[in-house]
Amino acid sequence: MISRIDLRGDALPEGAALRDLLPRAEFDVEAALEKVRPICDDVRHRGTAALIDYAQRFDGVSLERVRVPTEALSRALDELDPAVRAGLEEAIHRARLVHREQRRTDHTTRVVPGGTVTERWVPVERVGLYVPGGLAVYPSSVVMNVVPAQEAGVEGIAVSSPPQARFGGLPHPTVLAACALLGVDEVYAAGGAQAIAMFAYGTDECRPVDLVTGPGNIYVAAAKRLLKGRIGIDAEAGPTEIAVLADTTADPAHVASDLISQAEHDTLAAAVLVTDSPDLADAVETDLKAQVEATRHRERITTALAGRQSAIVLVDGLDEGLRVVDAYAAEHLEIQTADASAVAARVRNAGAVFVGPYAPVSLGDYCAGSNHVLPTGGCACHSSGLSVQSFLRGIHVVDYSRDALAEVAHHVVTLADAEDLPAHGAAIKARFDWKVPQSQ
Ligand code: HSO
Ligand code: ZN
Repeated sequence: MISRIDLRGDALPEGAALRDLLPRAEFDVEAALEKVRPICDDVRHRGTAALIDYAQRFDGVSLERVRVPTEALSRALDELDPAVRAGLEEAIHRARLVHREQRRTDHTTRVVPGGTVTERWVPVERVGLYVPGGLAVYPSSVVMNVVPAQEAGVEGIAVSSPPQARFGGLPHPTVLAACALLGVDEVYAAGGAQAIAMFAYGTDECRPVDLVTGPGNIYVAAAKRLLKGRIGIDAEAGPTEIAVLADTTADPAHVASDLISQAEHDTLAAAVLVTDSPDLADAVETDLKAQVEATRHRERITTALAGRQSAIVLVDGLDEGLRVVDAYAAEHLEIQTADASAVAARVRNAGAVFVGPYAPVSLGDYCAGSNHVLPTGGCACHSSGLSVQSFLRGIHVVDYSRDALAEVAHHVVTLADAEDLPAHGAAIKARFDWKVPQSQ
């Protein structure tokens, strides 16, 4: 059901060598690039007509237009199950609490008298937020994309999600309702690479955006990689991952249910348990078998757990466990050990860390207040999850008086000469009758 990797005994290798011992899904975005390139070109040249053709081909729906009418959004909200509405409202409320505090204020540094640099935080003008279809429905991802964009002050927010044959070619009604709840009225029924191309190039219905965020399948990731530069992107999202660092104090049934919860997303989803307790490993494996049998998406979960991306990793102790989870750099990392907060404080690489027995990843998926759009595939060692910061740019505003420039002019001229760029120096000298002011 789930493989074992025994790293006990010998000293653990360093860095990349340790990472190579750990399981990871094959997610070859490079290979998908060639498939998505013609699709993106086609959307660039034929716009809406191309999107309508792809909706027919990939989603089996006949669309007349790609933009979702506002009546469909308000209808979806009217028809939303009240309990789901209450859940989404709570998720939005908690996400707002956390993301509002991420807002940065402008800061001015007085470098010298008369010389200042201000860092001004300016929101991106227009963003495209992608909400995947796939095996599940993701209104929670609408929340996780829209809330930070709104809290950053982004004015133009467009959402795209695949059209669904069973809903007359509209995205899933719960996704539409979530958009309506958040006050987003620009929504498109486009999925996959073609949706990203629509955002990047624009069509007669959709103005081009500056930044695209949100998870998606391998074609979405490939289109983001292809179009990066023309548009900004967040970290490329691959299949979801959970790592659990646990010791004998962990409850095996809880560990098993948390591993299963993320394996439920996809056959390529990764579930990794790192433990120094062979007894816990055995108990979790027994619990996995029992719980998987009773769960609805049994087949997909079994495939994910049996895949090469999932494993139980045995280590000598918690220090080694920490080295392993740092090398793995999981999208989600649970710490289920004694003194979990102290152990969590030592983690360096993870998209998000979940501390102790009452902070399962599912809480973070919906209602912790944290963001669930997180770096996967080891990218957590260099990237962060989605936040207000993802939607802001820091602009340096440089303001120097004549005296302040005069004081440093000779250094600028010397450095420009050292780089063999004398015209740079000349731009300084021109302001002082072509003489380099002498430093005081
Ligand atoms: N665990 C997923 C997010 C999600 N889970 C949405 C349920 N719905 C990636 O962080
Ligand atoms: Zn999830």
